[in-house]
Amino acid sequence: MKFKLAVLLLCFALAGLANVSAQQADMQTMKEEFRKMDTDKSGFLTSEEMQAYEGRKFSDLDKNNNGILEPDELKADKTGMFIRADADKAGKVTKQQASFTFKEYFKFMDRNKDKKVSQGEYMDYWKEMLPY
Ligand SMILES: [Ca+2]
Ligand SMILES: [Ca+2]
Repeated sequence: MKFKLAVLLLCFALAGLANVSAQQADMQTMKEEFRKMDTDKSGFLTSEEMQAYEGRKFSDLDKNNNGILEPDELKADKTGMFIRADADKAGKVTKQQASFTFKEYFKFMDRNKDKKVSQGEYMDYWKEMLPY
């Protein structure tokens, strides 16, 4: 598990953590996002809830509605969750990349593999991902 996490951290580092600095969120912001994702207020996120959130947020950010988040659109994402999807460092994120990345978030956050992400699991993930 520790190894998998290390690999993930490395992937994200390679995916352009250097570009992310401007978008680094704080824990308070991430906590607020958890509440937005947890649409049935169960205290847990399902994979479906995370995908739905990704869909809503992507549409919000995609101001010119071309299905791609461009640099100026990515800057509007306070969470930094979308810029991390820019695996090929193209400076933009496609719908497909965003969807894939949110599925990965879910897999890595759900440490006890009960197909739900608790607020604790979610916050632990960001404690390790964010530099403070
Ligand atoms: Ca766009
Ligand atoms: Ca879980």
